[in-house]
Amino acid sequence: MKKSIKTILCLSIGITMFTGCKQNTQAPSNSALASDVASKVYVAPGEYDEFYAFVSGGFSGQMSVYGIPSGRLLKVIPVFSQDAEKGYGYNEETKPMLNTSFGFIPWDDAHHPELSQTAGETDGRWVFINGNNTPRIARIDLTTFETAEIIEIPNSGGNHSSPFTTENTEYVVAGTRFAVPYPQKDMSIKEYKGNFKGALTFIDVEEETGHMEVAFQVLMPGFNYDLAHSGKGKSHGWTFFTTYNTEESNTLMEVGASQNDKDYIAAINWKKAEEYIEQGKFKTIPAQYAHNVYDEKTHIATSEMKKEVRVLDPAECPGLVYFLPTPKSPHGVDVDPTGEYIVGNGKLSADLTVHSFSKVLAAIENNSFDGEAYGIPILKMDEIVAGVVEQAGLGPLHTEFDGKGNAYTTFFISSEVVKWNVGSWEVADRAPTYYSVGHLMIPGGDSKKPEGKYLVALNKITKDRYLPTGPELNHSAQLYDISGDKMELLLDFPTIGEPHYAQGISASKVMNKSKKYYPIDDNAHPHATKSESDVKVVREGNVVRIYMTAIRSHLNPDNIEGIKVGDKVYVHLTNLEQDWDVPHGFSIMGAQNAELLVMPGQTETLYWEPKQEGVYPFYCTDFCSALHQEMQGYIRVSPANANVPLKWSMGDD
Ligand code: RUQ
Ligand code: CUA
Repeated sequence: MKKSIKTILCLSIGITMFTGCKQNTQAPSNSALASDVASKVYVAPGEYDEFYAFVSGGFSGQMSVYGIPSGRLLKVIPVFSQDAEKGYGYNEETKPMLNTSFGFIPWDDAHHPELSQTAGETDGRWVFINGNNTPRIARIDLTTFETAEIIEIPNSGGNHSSPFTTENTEYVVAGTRFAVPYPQKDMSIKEYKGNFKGALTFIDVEEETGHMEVAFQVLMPGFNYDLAHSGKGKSHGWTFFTTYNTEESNTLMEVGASQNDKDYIAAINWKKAEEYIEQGKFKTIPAQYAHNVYDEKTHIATSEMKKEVRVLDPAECPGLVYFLPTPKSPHGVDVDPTGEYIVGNGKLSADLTVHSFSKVLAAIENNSFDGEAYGIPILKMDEIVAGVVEQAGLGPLHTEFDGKGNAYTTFFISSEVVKWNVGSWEVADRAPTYYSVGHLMIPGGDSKKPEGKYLVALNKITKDRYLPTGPELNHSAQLYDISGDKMELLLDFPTIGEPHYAQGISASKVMNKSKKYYPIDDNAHPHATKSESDVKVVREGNVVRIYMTAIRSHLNPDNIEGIKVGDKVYVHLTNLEQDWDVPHGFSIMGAQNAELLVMPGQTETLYWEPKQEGVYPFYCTDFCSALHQEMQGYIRVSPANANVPLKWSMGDD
């Protein structure tokens, strides 16, 4: 107990020490950034970046897209949060995307983007990201860079070890960080031990459409499940999850969860799980979770409530799960490009433990077990370790690979990235980060084919790196050139929210598939107006629907009368443009809502309840043309009992 407290104290002092320094004492002086370094990140005006980077927005609930090596922000994709800029979560079409079993939840804590893969390589179809707080997984379509689907994860709490993909995106996984009663119920927190459980969820991803379904859950002991990675190559068919709090402590966790010398990496044989499912060895238990899908043709999201989930109990399914002992509260678990080495980053350890998948198989074969936990065999640690990277740094968190036999691990406490050799376990280089690095990203760095040219460090503390902006500073990323023997710092760039993790991919795998507009003929929105001759205003009781169009440079109709206080007004705006990058916006004075930002060929709906009589201006919010400023109109709102007839017009009609 004493020892643990001491360790923790040291760790926190370490943090202060390493993050408290002034820039001048640690950062390379400007003269060190020779012009060849500057030219490495210089992307000339009009030129494209070489890579896309998808960076988690952390507690902004979004995902942001950067160009690498320039560090230019290309887009913010709203995922788990309402975004007034794009109207996401405000317009009627996308509100259902944020539906959950707890109702409309317009925020989440997004952590880990994960690109879809084919044969272990990033394929540029989709990027997934997890919502931690109200457990959800989202799929973003990389032809539109929009959130296409969100599925809630039942019986989980803190969906952190997610959404790591298998080699062909057969599944994305979602592991609960917190153990919770399974299924959820009212019970004493003190009865945690032995009674709370950890659900590891496998979500089936349909090959053609990307459509997600919860395939099954594996019901694990009530540990905390921190991160995951699936096997590849020889270890394809397995997924590895780190655990901490194998002590099953439910209070004063910084001490309680740091007692055991070793926690585990849980190795799940999901091919075996498929066999058990096939044989009917699962239980179906009641569950409540939302499945939200954005329809490509109507551009309307629908939310369906699911009622049950299939669950496998490892105690009844031999061969499904094994525990790999790993020192001390491992955070990241990362599998090298060959699939042979499984790196456990024990965050309270100075060493990195690397397991050998072949040895794991041999140990299973030979029944080399060190007892079991809740019916799950624990493999003998000395029989499965391939090597240890000794005293590499303090507070290891995450590892990625360059495809040239090297691994790069972040050390939060000693605030550095350490490069080491896979196989000899020797440290080859180290580079400071500014400051307190969490994840790192090498494009394809967790796949079979890393593109090991750049490394992006994703830092927790920014301190003195930029002009001060008051108490809050944006988090920061740092770009390193890793093409040579030594890592070379090239660039700092601020990020949005907390950049937990990121994924990178060659631009060529994505850019040519990018949609430029939506063909108006394919628009299947039930309230679309495909031609200006069809604009109209329709009243049904106190519901008024305005069927409006936008094209440079008018909104049609632009004069509307006969709306009354207390009406429920739906403005269905169709953008008739058929050209790249010509959205039109819509806003009306006093609307209890964000704007609409409607893409060419698309229809979106703004809901408005006029509260007071008057004449209300509306206008296009996106500077679309020389006469954008003229893209405006009026809606007259009369008293509730008025007899003003419903009328609409534009020009003289
Ligand atoms: S976890 S570093 Cu989600 Cu490491 Cu952020
Ligand atoms: Cu349309 Cu401005």
